[in-house]
Amino acid sequence: MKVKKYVGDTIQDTIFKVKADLGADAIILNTRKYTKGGFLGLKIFGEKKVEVLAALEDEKDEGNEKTLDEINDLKNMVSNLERGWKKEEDFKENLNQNVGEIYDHLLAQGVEKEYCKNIINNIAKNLNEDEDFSKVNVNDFKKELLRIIGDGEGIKTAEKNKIVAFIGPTGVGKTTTIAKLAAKFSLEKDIEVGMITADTYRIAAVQQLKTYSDIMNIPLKVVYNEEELKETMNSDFADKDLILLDTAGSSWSDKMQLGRLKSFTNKKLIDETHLLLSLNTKKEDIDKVLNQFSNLDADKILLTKIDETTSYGDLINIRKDYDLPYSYITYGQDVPDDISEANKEDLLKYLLGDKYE
Ligand SMILES: Nc1nc2c(ncn2[C@@H]2O[C@H](COP(=O)(O)OP(=O)(O)OP(=O)(O)O)[C@@H](O)[C@H]2O)c(=O)[nH]1
Ligand SMILES: [Mg+2]
Repeated sequence: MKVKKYVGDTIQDTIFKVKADLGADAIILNTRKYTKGGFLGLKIFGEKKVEVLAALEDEKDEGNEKTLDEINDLKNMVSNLERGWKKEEDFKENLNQNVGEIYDHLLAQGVEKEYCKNIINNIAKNLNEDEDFSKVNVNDFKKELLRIIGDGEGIKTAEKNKIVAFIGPTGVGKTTTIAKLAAKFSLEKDIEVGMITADTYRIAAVQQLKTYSDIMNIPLKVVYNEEELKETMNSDFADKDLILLDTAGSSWSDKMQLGRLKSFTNKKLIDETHLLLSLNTKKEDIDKVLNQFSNLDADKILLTKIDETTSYGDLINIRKDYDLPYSYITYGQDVPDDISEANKEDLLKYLLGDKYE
């Protein structure tokens, strides 16, 4: 801090000098009137003067200022966090106890917190005019979860020559699932089934389905393009009730491969397209898959590898943006046993575990 003394005849004069010298930021520390000189020791004959002690703070140290800003930012962050925690505590404290336990369980299962809160708030909105979420009970909550999971929709085989395509990321279980379904329909439901593979990029892929075809005695055709697919449908497989179409696995980032797939999901030709998702995939990756495959217009979502995860929250998270019905769930490598038609009660059991009943 710079401190300086100024002397003048009047206060105004002196302060004017101070401002002229130190600028508008100058601080007046003290003013004093005194008499200079005098006659015979009598001050009354002296010259009246004013002394002003003024100061100016040093230029702010930029480093210090930055640190101060950072400290303030941190303080704000901490208080925002505290507010968030408080809000969270208030939300949970006000829930019916059993609902609170399910809420915690769902978060542990990976259901997104805001989505979970919205679900409870929406139930409250529909239940009572005052929208009081503390009045939501366990049954309301479970009923809403069931509604969100939605009715399962397996393949209906009423129409003749129905063709169903299976698409999804590499290794998600498309070929194995087709083998399981082919066996189920032909053995258990006595339906004429044919299998077609459009996965011609790897010899092993065709061989994999050919092995199942031979064991199960269900015919398999290989097609390279949409034209061949049409031809097979109208000739070799014209008398089949159900045709299951296997496709090459596509990485969600492989735009070219996804482009090729488009012709095998063409609604003019294909009756139903099932997008396979594995629940042992990270939520961010599931989102990417759903995003990238969204222009292929899938009709149903088929959940695979349920046996390889213990977190079922994505059953609900998926619903935030996609309300396509779940068709089947698969839970192991065994053909044909490890597959069932999706059923909302079963899915809720997976999701709620011991909180189900
Ligand atoms: N644990 C478990 N493994 C499965 C399930 N379904 C398939 N698999 C296994 O996952 C692996 C890949 O299965 P595929 O059927 O070849 O998968 P795909 O989607 O056809 O793979 P690509 O054609 O390479 O894209 C195989 O080892 C299957 O046995 C399932 O529900 N649970
Ligand atoms: Mg395959």
